[in-house]
Amino acid sequence: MTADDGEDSSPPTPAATEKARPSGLSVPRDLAVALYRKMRLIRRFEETCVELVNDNEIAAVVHESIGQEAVAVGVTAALGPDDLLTSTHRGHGHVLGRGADVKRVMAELMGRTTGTNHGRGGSMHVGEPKLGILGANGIVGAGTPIAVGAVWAARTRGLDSVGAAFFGDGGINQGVVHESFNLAVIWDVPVIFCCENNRYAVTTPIDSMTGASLTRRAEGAGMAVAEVDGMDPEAVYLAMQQAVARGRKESAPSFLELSAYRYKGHHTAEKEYRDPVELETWWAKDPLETWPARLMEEGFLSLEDKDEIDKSVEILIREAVEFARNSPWPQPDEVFEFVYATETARGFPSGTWGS
Ligand SMILES: Cc1ncc(C[n+]2csc(CCOP(=O)(O)OP(=O)(O)O)c2C)c(N)n1
Ligand SMILES: [Mg+2]
Repeated sequence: MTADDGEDSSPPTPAATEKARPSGLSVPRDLAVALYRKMRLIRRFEETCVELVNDNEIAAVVHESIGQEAVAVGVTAALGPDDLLTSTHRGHGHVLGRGADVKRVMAELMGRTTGTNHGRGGSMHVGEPKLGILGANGIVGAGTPIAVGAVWAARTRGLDSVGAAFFGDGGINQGVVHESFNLAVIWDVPVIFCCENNRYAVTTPIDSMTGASLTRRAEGAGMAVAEVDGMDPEAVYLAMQQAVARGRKESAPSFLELSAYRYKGHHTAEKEYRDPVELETWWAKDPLETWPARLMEEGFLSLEDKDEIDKSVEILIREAVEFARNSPWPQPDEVFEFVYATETARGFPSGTWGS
């Protein structure tokens, strides 16, 4: 007997209630599938980066966000075309989520002139102003004041922009982050402060670093706050959507604590130091497994669809690596080009965010 047989008057069991709902998801199918596709792209992009680092095709180390993809895609999916984004040292997911071209991001990491920053920035400085991406940032917490200033400037120019400023659970202990909270509240600047709580800053666990709840700190600054399951792209998207709506309507900032986990070390050169049981517990929540499983349960995705998506992502990644390999290196006599202020860096050109 199922809940929709209409013959059984006994109260429905939780399982039957679940089945009776038309869909257990609040996002439409297209978006739900797009969230999976983007997460897969980010995961495979970073796994490929690790190989390229090991083969010396990417110089130095990169900070992977493997495990945190749901945060990147959920936050960026809720942004509009005139919105702004500042990122961190762990920013590949944020910029790919926002729609940066995979080839140009890969070329940047591989130091080529076709990269987003003409090969001058590398992994920790990927920026794409035409998409409102004002840069990843190697200085912990430093994206937050940039977001506040840039969103204030955009709104002063009459745009309806909001901003997403990413930082980590370690970053919340930076003074400038709290100064940014305060300015955003005082000046009515709708920045959504997206704190990715992956529970560690390098090797330091959050419990030995931060004395109060993260949301209470932001609440103290006078902002609306939410604690969000950062392993669930839908939960992230819905929380972000609400914060963006508040930002547009009331010109008010918000704070989201997005709880997630990074499955790898702080960067590619770091050895594992965490409790294997803890790691196992978080691997069981891997959004790359749990999200497509939910989509399949809801009939939003078939195994064939998933295979198709996975294959198309492989092609994109392969093409990106080939594009970067075949692109020219910057030349020594061009060393000062693209380093000092240009039109784009000085002020936003008319239209959206220039080129
Ligand atoms: C101002 C500043 N202090 C210290 C560092 C060195 N550092 C780089 S990443 C990092 C940890 C950041 O942790 P968190 O904010 O939680 O971000 P996660 O690495 O976990 O993504 C530190 C201390 C830095 N880059 N900038
Ligand atoms: Mg952290």
